[in-house]
Amino acid sequence: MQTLSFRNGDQIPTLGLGTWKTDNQTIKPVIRQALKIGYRHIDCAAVYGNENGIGEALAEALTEKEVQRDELWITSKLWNNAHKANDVAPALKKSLQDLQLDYLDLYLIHWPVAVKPEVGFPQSDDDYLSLEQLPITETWQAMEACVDAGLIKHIGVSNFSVPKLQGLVKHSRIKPEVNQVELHPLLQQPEMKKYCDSEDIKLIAYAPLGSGDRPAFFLEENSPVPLELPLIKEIAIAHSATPAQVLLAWGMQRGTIVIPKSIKAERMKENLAASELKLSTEALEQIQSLDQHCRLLNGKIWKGPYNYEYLWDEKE
Ligand code: NDP
Ligand code: 1BO
Repeated sequence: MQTLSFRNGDQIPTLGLGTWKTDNQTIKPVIRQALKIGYRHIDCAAVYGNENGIGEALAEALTEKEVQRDELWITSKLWNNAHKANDVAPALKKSLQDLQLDYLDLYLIHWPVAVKPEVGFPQSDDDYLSLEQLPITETWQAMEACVDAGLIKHIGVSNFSVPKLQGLVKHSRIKPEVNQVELHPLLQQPEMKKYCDSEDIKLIAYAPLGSGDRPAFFLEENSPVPLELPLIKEIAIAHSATPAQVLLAWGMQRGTIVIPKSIKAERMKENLAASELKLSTEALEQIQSLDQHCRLLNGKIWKGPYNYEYLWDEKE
């Protein structure tokens, strides 16, 4: 299993399993299967509503000594309604309880979007708190305190733009070590990659296969499909690989971490085997030309102060 090193020497597997859009009942056997296949990195989040099922699978695998805790990399994410300083540790402890773990390897602020504590998914503009009302630094200091308490090994963010990351880096005691963002050949984010490399912040690529099963509220008409791109198919044939493996190998070869989601054993195996694939320099150059800065999960689900420009710090 390929890994990348954190500043303290901890190793994160460069390929993990995504768990979004899979309910509690379905996810439990999927996680057991994934561990048997060889996955050691699982990407979770409170809002996915399935940490309970993941926890049951992890507990069984650990009890049966199929894996040791220190061989696993478990990430979870703080939901948007728990950004207030006093809400961070309770939200983390709920994830730990559901996952049946004493600590997380990585905890991320899921979105730079704050909603009122009583709100799950916002329905109206009134449900939001702006980042001026509830600054990210308040949330971050509470995350830092959870590291001090030994509940989390590493902390980071997700869906942060470069300016938002820069602001956090400037005002943090523990620097963010990860930004988890959408990355695939249609959205390569070279400036983000350059900035994160310069600050030793790891990039975790979500939707590395294009999130074909994303919910309707994220779907826009005529969105391109990374797995269907003719060039990706050609490169797959030339390398005796599948299109999914090409997308994942590209992500790993550029130094990012990929977390494809599948609930099917054969696809999980196929995806994990992408770690063995080495794309030619020519193929990497060809893939570079596919960038369209096309966000498939463009964050337009958020309203109130969180319009596209405020969220991503860029024009649409
Ligand atoms: P992915 O890009 O991983 O795509 C998942 C889709 O691809 C599913 O429909 C899956 O189907 C299919 N698939 C998986 N393997 C293959 C294959 N080898 N060939 C063809 N199709 C395949 O999308 P996700 O949105 O799930 O992103 C991955 C993970 O990233 C999430 O699960 C989540 O953990 C995280 N994430 C984080 C976000 C954030 O805001 N921080 C946002 C979005 C995702 P099937 O399951 O049927 O195999
Ligand atoms: C609201 C979508 C979250 C996916 O990680």
